[in-house]
Amino acid sequence: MQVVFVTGTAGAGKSQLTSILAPWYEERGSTVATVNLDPGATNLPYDPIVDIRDFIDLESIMASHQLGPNGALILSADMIATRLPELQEAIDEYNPDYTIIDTPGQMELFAYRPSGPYIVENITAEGKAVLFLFDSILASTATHFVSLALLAASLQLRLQIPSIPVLSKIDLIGTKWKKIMKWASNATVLEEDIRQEASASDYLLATGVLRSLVKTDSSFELMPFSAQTSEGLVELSATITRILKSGEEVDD
Ligand SMILES: Nc1nc2c(ncn2[C@@H]2O[C@H](COP(=O)(O)OP(=O)(O)OP(=O)(O)O)[C@@H](O)[C@H]2O)c(=O)[nH]1
Ligand SMILES: [Mg+2]
Repeated sequence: MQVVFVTGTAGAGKSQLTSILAPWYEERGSTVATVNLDPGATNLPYDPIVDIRDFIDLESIMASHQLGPNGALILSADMIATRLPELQEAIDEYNPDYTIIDTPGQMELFAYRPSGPYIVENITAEGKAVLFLFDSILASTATHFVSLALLAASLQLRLQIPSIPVLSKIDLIGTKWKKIMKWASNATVLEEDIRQEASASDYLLATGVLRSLVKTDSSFELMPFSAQTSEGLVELSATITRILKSGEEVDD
């Protein structure tokens, strides 16, 4: 069984991507378990095989701990790890080739509290990878793009499994997404665009961050994707398969 975690900032398109990727694999003969790991999720665009909301009820946490919605979300995120045995059992019972795990809307609740890294490390699977969604709307300037790349690097430090950067919702920004792809593949173009749009101090900060990111990661291959048009789906699924396979080789 292979596990793919879908992460990204709030509203980046995690749930939509999950809803597109699962049937894509199924139509090609694989079995797929979708997992909703967001206790606060409402109106999911897919019907999860395993749902953390069956084990953690946000409303009753609010009532029993006298918490508001934010406090209850933090507590419920911290409780996710305690439910790993039930999650693992439900997934194993389904016995899928792929498990696609849709993570909580607020990524800091998943990545920067203990539960997320614990789940990522301790879930039993042959291969694991994490998708990090760069929301096209948020990546619209060169400086904002660098700040998202820094977030992706930060997530890598927290989760420590192979990660695949995805440029999501590309249908929403016309042809601008091609410029963002250029930023991802050509640091010189990116630096020049930062120079044109940023103040002197922000230029120094952004290019300093960029240079250290480029130094540490020479294979930054951003995958453009739209859940609306399915553009990029073929390439994305091929990359996921390749990364999962290379992870297996490393583990051997
Ligand atoms: N046009 C377009 N809209 C999208 C795409 N992906 C997601 N959306 C829309 O963007 C909004 C957020 O998408 P979700 O998939 O719920 O994003 P999410 O990251 O799961 O959001 P949270 O879990 O709430 O953080 C929804 O209104 C989606 O319909 C896309 O590729 N194209
Ligand atoms: Mg979601």
